[in-house]
Amino acid sequence: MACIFCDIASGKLPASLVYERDDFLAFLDKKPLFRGHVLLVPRTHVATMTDLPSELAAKIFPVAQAIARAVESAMEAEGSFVAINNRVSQSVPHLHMHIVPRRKGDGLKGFFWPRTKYASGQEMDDVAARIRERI
Ligand code: DGP
Repeated sequence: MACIFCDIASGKLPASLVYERDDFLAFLDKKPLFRGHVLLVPRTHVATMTDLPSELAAKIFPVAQAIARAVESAMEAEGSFVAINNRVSQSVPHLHMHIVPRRKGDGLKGFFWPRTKYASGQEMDDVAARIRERI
């Protein structure tokens, strides 16, 4: 099955690489939220975060930390935004972590959806229990 990010990982498609090791690579997003927006992907094709084998799941966070530090420093940012879309709002079905440099007042808050509320403390407890039972 054709996959853009597998093609970038194999060198078939070009990308502005910022990191390349055995298990992961990272490159500039071609439609960045801001300059310096990086995508970190596993070389192996998995669609979403929950599909990532636990061995790779344990390895990805230190890589993300290193890239976030580098992005913040290189782009002289005040912070960063790190996110993964899983199926919903996911336009490329190969797991990718967005690492985006942030500055106060940069306007990214428009990216977030309005927040909702729990009707009661009881409803909040019920939701927490439903999730807890499945972990
Ligand atoms: P998402 O919406 O979370 O699936 O983000 C996918 C991102 O991938 C989106 O910000 C644009 C980026 N993208 C899509 N195709 C390419 C490509 O061919 N090269 C690069 N560098 N980025 C791509």
